[in-house]
Amino acid sequence: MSKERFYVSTPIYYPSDHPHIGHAYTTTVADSLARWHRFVGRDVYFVTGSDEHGQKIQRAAMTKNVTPQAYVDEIVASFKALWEKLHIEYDDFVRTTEPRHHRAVQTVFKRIYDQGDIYKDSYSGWYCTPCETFWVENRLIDGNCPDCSRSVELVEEESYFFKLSKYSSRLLAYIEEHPEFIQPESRRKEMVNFIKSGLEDLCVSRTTFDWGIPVPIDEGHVIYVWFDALTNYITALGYPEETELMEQFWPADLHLVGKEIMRFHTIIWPIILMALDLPLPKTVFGHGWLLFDSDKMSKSKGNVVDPLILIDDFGVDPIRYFLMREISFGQDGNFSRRALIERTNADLANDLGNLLNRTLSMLDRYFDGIVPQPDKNNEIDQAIIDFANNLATSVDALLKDYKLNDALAAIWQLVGRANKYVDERAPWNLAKLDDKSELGTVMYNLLEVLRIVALLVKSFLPETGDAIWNQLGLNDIESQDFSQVTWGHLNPGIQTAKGDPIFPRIDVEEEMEVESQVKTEKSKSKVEPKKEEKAPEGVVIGIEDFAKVQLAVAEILEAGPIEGADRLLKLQIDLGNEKRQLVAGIAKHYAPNELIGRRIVVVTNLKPAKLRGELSEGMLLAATSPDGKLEIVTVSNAIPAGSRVS
Ligand code: ME8
Repeated sequence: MSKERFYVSTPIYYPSDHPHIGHAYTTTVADSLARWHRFVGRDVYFVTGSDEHGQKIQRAAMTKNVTPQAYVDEIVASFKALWEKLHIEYDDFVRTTEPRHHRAVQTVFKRIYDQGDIYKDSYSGWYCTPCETFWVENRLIDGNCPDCSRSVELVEEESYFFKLSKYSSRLLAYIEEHPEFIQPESRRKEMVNFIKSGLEDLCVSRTTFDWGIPVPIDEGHVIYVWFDALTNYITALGYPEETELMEQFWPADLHLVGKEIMRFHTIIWPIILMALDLPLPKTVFGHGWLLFDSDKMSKSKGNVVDPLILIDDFGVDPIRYFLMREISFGQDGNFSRRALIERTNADLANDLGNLLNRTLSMLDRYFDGIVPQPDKNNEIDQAIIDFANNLATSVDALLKDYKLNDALAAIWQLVGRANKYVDERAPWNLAKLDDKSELGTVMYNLLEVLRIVALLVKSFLPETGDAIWNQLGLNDIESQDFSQVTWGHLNPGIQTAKGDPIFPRIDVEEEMEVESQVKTEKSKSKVEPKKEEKAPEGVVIGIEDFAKVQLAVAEILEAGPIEGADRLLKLQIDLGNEKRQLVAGIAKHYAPNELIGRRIVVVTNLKPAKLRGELSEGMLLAATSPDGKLEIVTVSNAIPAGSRVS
């Protein structure tokens, strides 16, 4: 029997702007699935990339006065840098400006044209440049793009058209016969309704700008950017050559995309493939949107979350875990720092981190850190052994059905059971017995659970898998195969190496206090009222309200850390005629010595507060982006300390 294989793709992202948490979400899920299937022993191909042509990119480059190529080169580098930081292990990264992709797209276009499914006509209709989408008048909502609600432009130009309408009933029949093709179910219904409402032939070339792949038979036209972009999924396999990759991996198993681009992937792309006589991908899965504090992320609202800042603040695995566990796969989900911290503390620090820590501490105490020989198992022991022994197969079945949250929940069920097992089997009582064999059995079982957990989590949380493995004193987790996820592979006699907690608890209140302390720029008034008194958005205040707040320039004389509070700094400041102490949540953004001598703006008549036992007599002003990037407000040295700010 030939080896099972798994071809997974993400959308190729527009390098019109730097990547954000939404891009990280899709790519992390795809990476975890790819890692899992590789671990199970399947041949995997994982493709991502960048969608570099089109009017949107050309315009973005023009506003920066650079060539489109120079523009995308810089942003593509930032996508690749993020993927490296997030430990994304792709097999190929397709850039649509690469010659191999030009060749593939032009071949696809020419083949379809030669067989009569592309024809020349003239187009008159609407175009949404941010979505790069053509719209007929009756699909617009209030005259705007039905997808993004932004304004559309009238386009009238000579164009080539692709006969989507000809394939409409064949596509419907295919969808009917292949329920797994469009997932989740709700999206399938949406797509079926869309097709049934009537497919227009699709405009597949443009003449009013030139940043694209030329139409092979008519150089005055460039190929429509979605026709170009969708082809990347076969470019990656070497199309139009009859390559081994094409033979082995086409049709793709999974195109993972956000719900807003399902139409392109479940209507246009399958019809291109039908026209080429190529098989259709097995599944297109349209996941939901990540919202920020329940609101759609957008640049204009200034609430786009930068994953690099999150990684710096919390590390890679908490973010990967949060995205895959907290967000119901397929539905919209909410991102907030509070939810991220709470999830990290509960599942990673308390459940998993603590299990590792307490197990290895007991092992150090009772067996000098050496894995003991197990003896007879009782019923309680056997129950956890059976659960752990069957878990990998269950996780695999769940992941094959794209039940990502359930797969992680199942692994954490084992972690939860193991914590309960510690309490039930109370090793501290067994340690009092002369015969240490029962204690040895219990400790062995706990260590074996941890070994299995390390192997199970490493596809989702690569750093955590490694960290557990290393503390267990084991070597080379990468060489482990799926057969090792069954019970009993841990060898007695190994010297473990207990280390620091793998997930130190984050103080959520400190974190939130810090956030509310420094949020000044976002409110239109210069002062952030206390949370409970926050002025409603859009409500104006009188000058007499503002006059209640005394602001003054202060010079920072000293700055230093506060023990046990890694986000806070203690500042000694000079206010001209007095010296005071401030506590500010800026430790992640400034080293103490960068602050000395700076002239900052301080609210001087704020009620003093104690933070981590330190008196804070005032509050400095700073600007924060929604994802927590922070800059303190400063004035030049020409303004003496003590000057009033108004
Ligand atoms: O659409 N929540 O590229 P794009 C979840 N170039 N996922 C999100 C998200 C959010 N808030 N924001 C973005 C394009 N994504 C085309 C694709 S494919 C042949 C061409 C993710 O840069 C999600 O996967 O606008 C979404 O579909 C994709 O980024 C859109 O990326």
